[in-house]
Amino acid sequence: MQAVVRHDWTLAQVNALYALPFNDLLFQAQTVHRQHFKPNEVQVSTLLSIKTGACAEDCKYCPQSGHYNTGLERERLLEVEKVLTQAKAAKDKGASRFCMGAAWTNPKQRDMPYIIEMVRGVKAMGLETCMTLGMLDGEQAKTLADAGLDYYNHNLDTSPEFYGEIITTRTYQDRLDTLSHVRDAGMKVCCGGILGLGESANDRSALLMQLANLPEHPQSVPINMLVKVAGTPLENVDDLDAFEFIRTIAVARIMLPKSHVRLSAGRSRMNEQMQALCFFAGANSIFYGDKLLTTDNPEADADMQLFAKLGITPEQRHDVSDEAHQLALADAIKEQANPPLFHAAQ
Ligand code: SAM
Ligand code: DTB
Ligand code: SF4
Repeated sequence: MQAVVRHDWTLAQVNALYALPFNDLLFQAQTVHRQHFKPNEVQVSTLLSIKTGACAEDCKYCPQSGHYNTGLERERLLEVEKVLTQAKAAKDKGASRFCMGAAWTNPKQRDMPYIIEMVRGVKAMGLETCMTLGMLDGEQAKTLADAGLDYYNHNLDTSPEFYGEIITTRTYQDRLDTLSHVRDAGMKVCCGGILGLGESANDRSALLMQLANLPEHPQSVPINMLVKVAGTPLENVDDLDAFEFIRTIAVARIMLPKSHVRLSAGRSRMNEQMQALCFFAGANSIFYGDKLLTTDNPEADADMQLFAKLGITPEQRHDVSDEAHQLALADAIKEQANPPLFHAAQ
C-alpha cells in the first residue's frame, strides 16, 4: 500500500476508512506513517496567549469569547520582552516551535509592529515561529511572511454543514480565504479542527475531507478534543468516545500522509494509554508546557516521562543544529526515564 497525496476525497471514501475494523485502520495508518516520518519522533510546540479574552467572535467552544462569561481575566497584548522571556523558557524546556495566539477577530494595523518584533525575536532564538491571530488579508499575510513567520494557524474547526451551529460571526468561506492568503504569502499552514462539539460522524469525515481537499495539504493539522469550559454554551456537551477520537487521528494520517498531525487540546483528560494509541495512529506533534492558551495542558515533566516510557524522542528542526538545545532535551528525557525504573525495582 503506497500513501498518495490526494485532493479528491469523497465523503463515502472517508466514511469507509472510519468503518474499518479498529486494528485494520490503525495498522494502515501506522504503515502510512512510517513511509513519511520517523516512527518514534514527535514534534513539540509550546503555546503562549499573547492577547487574552474579550474576543468579538462567538465560537461556542471558546473561553475567550466576549459573548460568554467564563470568568477569564482579559489581558492586553503582551509586551515584546515578556513574550521573548517565555519563548526562551520554552526553548530551554525543549520546544522546537513557539506558537503565539491572540483572541482577535483579526490583527489591527497598530498591532503589527509589535507582532513583527515578536516574530523576529523568537526566530532569532532558533525557534520555529507560529502565530494565530484570527483572519488575515493578503497584505497582512505578506507582512508576516516577510518578518519570517514560519507557520500560521487558522482552523476550519468542523464541517461546513455543522459550522453555523458553532460560530455565527464569521463564515467558513472567511476561513478558507485566510488560508489562501497564508499559502499565497508562502507561509506554512497549520489548520485542523475540534472534535466533541456535538457534531455527527459525517461532520468529522467532512472536516477531514475539507482539509485533505485544500489546494495543498496543511503542513500541520491540529486535532483538538473539546476542552469544556464552564460558562461556554458547550460546557455540558456529551463526551466523544475515545475510540472515535483515535480513529479520527488514524483517518487524518492516511488522508494527509505528509502532514504533521497534532494531538492538540484535550490531552489533560486523556490517559497515557489513549495518548499512546494516538501516537500509534499517526499523531506526531503535541503542545508541550503546562498551559495551552487559557486552559491546562499536561505538565512538561509528565510528557517527558511518557516519551521516555514509549521510547519517543522530540523531533529536531531540520534546518538548524543547536547542540545545547539537543543536550537539554536529552537530559530532560534521561531525568524522566529514571523514576519508573526506580519504582519497578522496588
Ligand atoms: N482567535 C484566533 C482564531 O480563532 O482564529 C486564534 C486563537 S483560537 C483560541 C485557536 C483555536 O483554538 C480555535 O480555532 C479552536 O480550534 C481551538 N480552541 C479554542 N477553544 C478550544 C477549546 N475549548 N477546546 C479545544 N480547542 C479549542
Ligand atoms: C489549536 O488548534 N489549538 C490551540 C492552538 N491551535 C492555538 C489552542 C487550543 C486552545 C484550548 C483552549 C484554551 O486553552 O484556551
Ligand atoms: Fe475568538 Fe479565536 Fe476564541 Fe473564536 S476561537 S472566540 S476567534 S479567540
